[in-house]
Amino acid sequence: MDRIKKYIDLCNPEEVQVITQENQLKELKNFVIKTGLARRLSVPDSLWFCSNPHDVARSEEATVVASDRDLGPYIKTVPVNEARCLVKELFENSMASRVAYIVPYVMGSLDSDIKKFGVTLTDSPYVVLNMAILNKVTDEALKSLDSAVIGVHSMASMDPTKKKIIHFIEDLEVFSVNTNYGGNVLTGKKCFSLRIASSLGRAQGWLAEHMLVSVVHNPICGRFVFTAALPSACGKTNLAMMNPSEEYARKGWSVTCGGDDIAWIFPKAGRLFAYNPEYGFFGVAPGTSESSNPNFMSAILKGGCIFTNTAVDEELNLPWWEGIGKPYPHKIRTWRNEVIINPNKEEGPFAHPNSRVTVPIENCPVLDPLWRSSEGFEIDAILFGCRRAAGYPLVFKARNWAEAVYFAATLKSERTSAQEGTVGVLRHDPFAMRPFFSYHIGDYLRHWLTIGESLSPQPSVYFVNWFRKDSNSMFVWPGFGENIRVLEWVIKTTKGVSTACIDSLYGLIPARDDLSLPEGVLYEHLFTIDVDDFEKELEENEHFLKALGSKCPEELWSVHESLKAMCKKVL
Ligand code: OXD
Ligand code: MN
Repeated sequence: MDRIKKYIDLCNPEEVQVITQENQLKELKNFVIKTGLARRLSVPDSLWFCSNPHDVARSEEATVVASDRDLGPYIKTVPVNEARCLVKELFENSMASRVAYIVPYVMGSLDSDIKKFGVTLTDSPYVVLNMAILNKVTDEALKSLDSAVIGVHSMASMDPTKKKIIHFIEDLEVFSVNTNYGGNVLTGKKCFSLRIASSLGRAQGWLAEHMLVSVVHNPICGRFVFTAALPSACGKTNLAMMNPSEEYARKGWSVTCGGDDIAWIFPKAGRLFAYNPEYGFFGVAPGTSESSNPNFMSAILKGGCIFTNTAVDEELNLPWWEGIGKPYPHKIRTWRNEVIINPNKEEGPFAHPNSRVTVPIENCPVLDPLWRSSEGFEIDAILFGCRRAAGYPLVFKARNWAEAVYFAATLKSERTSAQEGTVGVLRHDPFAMRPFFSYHIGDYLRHWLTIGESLSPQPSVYFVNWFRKDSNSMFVWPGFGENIRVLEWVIKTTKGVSTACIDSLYGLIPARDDLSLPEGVLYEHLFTIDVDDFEKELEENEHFLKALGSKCPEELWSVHESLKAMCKKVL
């Protein structure tokens, strides 16, 4: 226990409990209810928490990697010695007169080669209860302490100015302090499964990505596996477990889900295999309804869930949020824990826009039976998505692997409530990984190119944008179950059934008659590309590539130059 003991000594809790048993979790649930930290809802075995109003989203500002090297764009670094001093300062006595919980867990299946262990020390019952859903608690982790990722989390004084999430990548250690919100504190999630794992993956020849894993069962090829990276709060959970529209369901289309947030991807014999290392979902609640995501709604209602910062219908004792598809409750408890009678819609939102539901993955009615298999999912196609009101096509296919890496590296998306900052502003989000990089992006791009070289055939790579708006600011594409039409084109194109693609500035787009559009939706509204906008985009891309300096792979400069040349031809 040496790797943990020194931090217990530093944090100085009153008592230490090692959590390995179901009955301890039950007791902890009773404890949080008795002490008013949470409330039991009428969803079976489910709890409602609300966080501090200043602690409602992942904080990129407070997230750092301890390193003496410059790690390039988007990674905030703190010199290692300084970071160690910071840990000492921030955690000293931080758990005084509190209970510290030790949560040993595994990511990935216990019987698979890809599994990794983690051990988290925390003074937050909220963290323990969430981690027990998202990860598999097992004392096996305590037997592999040397190679486990150690997470130390303390609410400390919850002083927002002292919020920090510090990663020591090589030492496999993460520290999170003065916060008690999801992605900052569930150290198994972004900190381990993406930041630490992607660095391990670079050294060991695999990838850790911000991707869902899904299987489309279809009349064209039977089973088709895709992974998809979308920035936070852009519909990954909806896409991961979508119900195809009725028309397609009747024709035999369905989707099963392997995971909704993180994929560890391994090359084997020239193919790529994806594993979801998590055991639960941490989905955005607002907008989730019977019509947008019936499978997630049904998973939620099965119970065993944690609701964070949703509102509550006081009369029914049920969670409520904007877009749930039910009327405003007569008596509502807001995410700020205030009760309002006959709420006026204008005073909302009553659920925080980034409120979340933590759900056991096995609740998912369309969970793919292979989700925990040790073989993983053999990938047929990789998708990247973004949220953009203008200019970016509904779907396109990269012409080759280098172009795929280029377009993923230069992805831009409107900011959502999942991050602190102004919603709606377009920001560069390479690979939908911007907040999760732990090593230089130039090296990350080189790693993707190298992995690509080992593949045969290389999976096709597509880019999607469900969020184009018309001149009245209305979404052009209906999305949700109709996204199956795009997946149909993806499958037909990958399998060579469709060959009528059109060369565009953004890769290959569907020919007009090759993508089945819902009635009333116009092809032009989805695929028109403004050359001037594209040129501007190339200028921004050029700044980014230049910022990578000598670390920018030559292949990406070649793609860039050929796009510039294409642009000139069109002009
Ligand atoms: C998440 C996120 O919580 O990406 O999954 O913010
Ligand atoms: Mn995510």
